[in-house]
Amino acid sequence: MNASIDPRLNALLTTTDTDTQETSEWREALLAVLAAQGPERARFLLDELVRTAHSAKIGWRPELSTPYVNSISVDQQPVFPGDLAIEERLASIMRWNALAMVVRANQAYGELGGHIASYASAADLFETGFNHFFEARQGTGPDQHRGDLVFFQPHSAPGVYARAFLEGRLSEQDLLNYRQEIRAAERGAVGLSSYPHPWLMPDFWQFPTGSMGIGPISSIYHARFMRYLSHRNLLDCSARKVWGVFGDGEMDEPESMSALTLAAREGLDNLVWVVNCNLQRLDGPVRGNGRIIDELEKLFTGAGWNVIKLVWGSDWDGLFARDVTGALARAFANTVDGQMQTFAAKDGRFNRDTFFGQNEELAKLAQGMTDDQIDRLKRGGHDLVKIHAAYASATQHVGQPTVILAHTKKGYGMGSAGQGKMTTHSQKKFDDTDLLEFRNRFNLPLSDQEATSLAFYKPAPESAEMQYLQSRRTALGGYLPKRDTACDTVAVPAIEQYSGFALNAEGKEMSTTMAFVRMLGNLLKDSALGPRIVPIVADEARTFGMANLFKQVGIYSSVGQRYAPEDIGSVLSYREALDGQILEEGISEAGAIASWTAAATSYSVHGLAMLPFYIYYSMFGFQRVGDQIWAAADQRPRGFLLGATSGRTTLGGEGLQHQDGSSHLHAATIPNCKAYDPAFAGEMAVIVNQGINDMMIEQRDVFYYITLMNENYAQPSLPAAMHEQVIRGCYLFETFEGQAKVLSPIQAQDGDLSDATAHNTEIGITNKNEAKAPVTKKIAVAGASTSAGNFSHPAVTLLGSGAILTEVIKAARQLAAQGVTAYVYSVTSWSELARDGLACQDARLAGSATAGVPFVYTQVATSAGPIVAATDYVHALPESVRAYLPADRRYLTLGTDGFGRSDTRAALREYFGVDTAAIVRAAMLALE
Ligand SMILES: Cc1ncc(C[n+]2csc(CCOP(=O)(O)OP(=O)(O)O)c2C)c(N)n1
Ligand SMILES: [Mg+2]
Repeated sequence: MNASIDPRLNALLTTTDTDTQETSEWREALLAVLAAQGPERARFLLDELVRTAHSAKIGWRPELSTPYVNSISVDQQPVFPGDLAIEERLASIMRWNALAMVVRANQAYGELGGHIASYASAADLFETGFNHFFEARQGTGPDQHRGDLVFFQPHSAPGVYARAFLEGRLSEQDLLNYRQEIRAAERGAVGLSSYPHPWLMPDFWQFPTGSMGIGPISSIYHARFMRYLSHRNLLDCSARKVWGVFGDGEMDEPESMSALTLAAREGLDNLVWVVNCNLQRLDGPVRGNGRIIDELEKLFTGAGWNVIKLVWGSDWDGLFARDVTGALARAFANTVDGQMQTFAAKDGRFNRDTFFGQNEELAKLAQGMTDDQIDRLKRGGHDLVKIHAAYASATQHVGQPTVILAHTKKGYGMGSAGQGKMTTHSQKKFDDTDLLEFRNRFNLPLSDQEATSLAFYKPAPESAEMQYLQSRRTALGGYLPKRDTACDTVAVPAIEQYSGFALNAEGKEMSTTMAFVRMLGNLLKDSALGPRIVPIVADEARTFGMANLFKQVGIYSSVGQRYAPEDIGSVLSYREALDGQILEEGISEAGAIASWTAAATSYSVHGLAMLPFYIYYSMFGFQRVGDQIWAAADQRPRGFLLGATSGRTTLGGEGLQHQDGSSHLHAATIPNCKAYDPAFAGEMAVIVNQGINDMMIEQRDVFYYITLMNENYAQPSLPAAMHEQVIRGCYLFETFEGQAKVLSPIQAQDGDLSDATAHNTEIGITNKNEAKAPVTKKIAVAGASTSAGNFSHPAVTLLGSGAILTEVIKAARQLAAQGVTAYVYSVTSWSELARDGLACQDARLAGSATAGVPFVYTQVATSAGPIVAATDYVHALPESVRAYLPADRRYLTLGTDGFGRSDTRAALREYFGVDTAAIVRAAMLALE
């Protein structure tokens, strides 16, 4: 059978040494070079051998993983610059207070939850950062260091609170309000959020990490955005780092891994990840039958990262030095993580018998150590000296991002109550014996009574520990985490400057997407706001007609443009530049939204207000990266999301997976997202203008979601009197009177009758897809009459949004022709109407004497008849305002529920029942 194997593969399979003499000669030759001429020469020779091997095509490539030992050897370790004993004591105190906080919360209310084991394993990783590396925002003026960005593992938050308690930033009362944000205020304390949530603790947490995977990808794009700011000469970020402490289980999330190559490609040496390899996740081992550290080493190395393995603590140094035969490395190579976890959970005796008892050589190494010493042998991620060495090396590394794979024990120090136990992740109950054991384990100066009553421990301010703690943070610029909000103000242009064409469209045909792109192009030209705009696309710029921006502002590239683009002579030429402004993220909505988040929170993270516009296929937004948007919302972003080609029927042929009928429902669930579905360019101009003012001038923590369509139709002018109503959610677009023409409020308020009539009349006439209305019977409805006029035709009120408003207008025309007066309202935002209605209801429920009337109610009060609503979205969207409409008026909603499919726009609208004919039918039904 071997004969059929490719001989090169056969060579790979050959693992036995057929000539040990020759092998040792080669080995010794290398060692001799190393000794005589140093590592550089040794590396050169190895490279040369590799080149030779490749050219001889022997089918060999180096393994991506290295032995299960530290990357940094003892002699490469720098001198530890701190006071080791004090730092260890401090870490122990943090561990205790974090534990006490979680256990006490759960003693009081068993439902609160919280985690102990994760921080117990990560404490030393956090503390080394706090004492030596994490720089806070410091200084003023142009030389200001605006601070490192630190992403904390979410369920290790108790440790961060414990530190803030020692630093004096949180009180004992605050710790007692862990996970009790609502009652805390009544008790005069700060409620401590479960995980890092800037929304809940806006002066404290910077980055939401509670949903696994989002912190990692976000950290990469924040690091890249800092490069972007530097390269565009907006802010020098060169002295700042992005740190992320994440879990080994968390690395399984697709988002964690999806941008590794981007980080390497961009040479993000401002980024350091620390992956806490405690070998466990929630249910059990991360890789019981393998080794997660090896796997991650291969993955990150392959992706182009600098990998530092931090596997063993200093006590192992002596063992490795004495292990001349390599018995330890061999034993580790045969120990899978499931077994390593068992070693963590068991005592020194067990480890002596089971690990060191495997063979003579290992047993000899363990001679002279007591069982207790064996038990205390530290893994790398628990040894402050080794951690410091790894961090120092990472910060000095040039040209690549670094990942530190830190080997730890989950539930470190929790003894028989939790260390290495399968269930340790959720362990939050300790009996007295466990507490005393923990106290003894970490030498905490607590009496038995204090320990068993879970007293928080804070050394006196003048103690060596506290002096040290404070001095280290002073040296690093202050406390962390800390969220700042002060940012510069940017002058914004007047709406007419960039959107005059849309406000005064005078019936010109265009799609709202075209109008938006034109607006964006104009905004980019503004000398003050222009440079702060960050256009973001995920390989769809051409789809949305934005290719002209490539040349106008350039595509950001950290290496400029190293090729002559094929279309170099064209006005739309594909131009990449170091100071390019567009972030072209390729086909990665996850990456694009992460970029958007970085730009939209720049006002806070960097003190520099930026304004991102991310334009994408609306279906690939909230639905695809909804959780990233939710996390961004937590981080209080300011920016625009543009859901283009939106609506279930507007996109025509693209079919089921592309047609979005629900993004507005998603958007409505996000409290700080203002979502709009404008029908006309003028409406959009007003909304964009409001957004710019809200976010850049008023500095409100809101972001805007606007849907854009690719359907061309005549765009009416929008009178100034309507602007405020557009923002609030709806306005009376026009009244189509049954027989005699009546004035629309637009005409009446604008005072320009002929003009407005002309524009509005064009709608529908110019629309190519006018459906034939199968109306067969003349209606004669008793009792329906308008309140706005003194005529007596039956009346109906039609609400429509986005592209479907054009169908609504055509339906109104047909109804009018059949003797029904139709009031047409353009609804610009269902969610804003619903929110306003809810606010009124809440005020009433709270007994407010001044509770207002819902805006949508007052708006339709000037119309008459039953109400019919139609949108390009699911029924639930117009249903969201039902409770706020007059109860005595029938309300019927049309929507596009179900899966999308491919066909022409007209066929789709007919199929989903949102075309002109369907609206007419619904109006008649409502009138019956
Ligand atoms: C997206 C998502 N899924 C699930 C969870 C629930 N969860 C919180 S921590 C955790 C296990 C984390 O394991 P690991 O990353 O190894 O961290 P460790 O606690 O071991 O340090 C899980 C499943 C979550 N927070 N986010
Ligand atoms: Mg883990």
